[in-house]
Amino acid sequence: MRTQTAIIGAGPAGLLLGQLLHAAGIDAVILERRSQAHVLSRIRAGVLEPGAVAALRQAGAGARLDAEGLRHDGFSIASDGRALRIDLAALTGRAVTVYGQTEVTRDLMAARAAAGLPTIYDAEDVTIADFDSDAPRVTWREGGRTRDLVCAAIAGCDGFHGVCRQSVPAGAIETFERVYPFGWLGLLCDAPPCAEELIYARHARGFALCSMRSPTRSRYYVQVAADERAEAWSDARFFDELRRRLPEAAAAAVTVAPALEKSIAPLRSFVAEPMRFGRLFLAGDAAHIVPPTGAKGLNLAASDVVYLAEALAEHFIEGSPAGLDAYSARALARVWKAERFSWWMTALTHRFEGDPFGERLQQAELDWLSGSAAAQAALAENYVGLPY
Ligand code: FAS
Ligand code: PHB
Repeated sequence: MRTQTAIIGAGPAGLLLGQLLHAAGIDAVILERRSQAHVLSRIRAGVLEPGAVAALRQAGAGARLDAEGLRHDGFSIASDGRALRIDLAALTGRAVTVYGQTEVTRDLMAARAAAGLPTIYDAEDVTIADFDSDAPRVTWREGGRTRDLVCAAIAGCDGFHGVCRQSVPAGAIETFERVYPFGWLGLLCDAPPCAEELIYARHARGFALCSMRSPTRSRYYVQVAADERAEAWSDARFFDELRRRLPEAAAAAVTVAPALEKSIAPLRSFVAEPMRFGRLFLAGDAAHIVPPTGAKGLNLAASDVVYLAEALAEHFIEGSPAGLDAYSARALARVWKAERFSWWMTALTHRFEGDPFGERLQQAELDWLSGSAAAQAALAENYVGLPY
């Protein structure tokens, strides 16, 4: 097989890149190691920046998002029983859209299928080679046969545990990491959300987040120890702990319903530099991870692939290497600002054992936020997403 771009991974980064390249007239093949059903079964992000919404519309996957996505003009940070509303619309003139990553993925898959574009699911033992040449190759096993794909570029959109970053020679890559001593236990249920907007709650017992997927489907999280297991948490225990961490009015408004999904996500900050190795380009979680507190993971995947699609179009259509040469620095400039914000939101709202000095800093930061329009504007500017 031959194609212009081989995309490894059919998560949001790979699927969005595939559609943006198609819109630019560039052909690509996506190779995904799991089944389509498995990719859709993963419950992850829930908040889209305006930039990501624009990219999805450009990719031809914006119709359902526009019809069903929930525009949110603000969110609240709760602490010590009080809630501080951050008025995104008033402070930035912009808003975020609440629309689950599962639906984003479903829409992108549908757009790709409608265009008759090739996605190979259940691709086993994907390997990449010769990406330091102008004819990189991808091989994989499919139905017991070894297949191969010759291309001009490989987009590593295969997530944190993917093969692409691991294939880069150790001396050519530098990583930066901060692992947090806790995780998020998430629960999805068919019940109306406890509030109109998201609530990020700081509490002595630990962080909690009240989010949603629709007016009838809620998504909740509680901070748990890094070694915690989801099986140890009954629905009753989860809702009891959630309520204990929320302000009284929100706690009273929580509707208990059976968990449709319950899982724990570890929290880490991670960046690999650079994001380009010859004809291999990393995008999304393959290159960086943020703690989900700032709702940046999916949104960074979107900005990465917007940059990469533009650069590949310059290469294939205009014959200019400038975009590809600039890709890594351009993407990392936005990645590191989102890493900083996600770390800051996590440090502000989570319980860190045995850190009384840190607790006083959290309190001082919240006191400053509650009294300063400038501080709230800085937070809002980052939350809606810094310019592409
Ligand atoms: P993804 O990991 O989504 O997709 C990578 C794809 O590559 C997967 O389908 C994988 O199967 C495939 N793949 C891996 N190895 C391969 C190989 N060798 N060959 C072929 N395919 C391969 N972000 C938020 O903003 N808010 C959240 O609440 C949030 N919660 C999260 C919870 C969890 C458990 C995780 C892991 C992440 C969460 N994130 C959240 C971040 C998440 O949304 C990511 O940012 C987003 O999925 C990034 O998309 P991709 O870069 O496409 O990576
Ligand atoms: C979610 O709805 O899953 C969600 C929302 C905001 C976050 C993290 C997760 O910061």
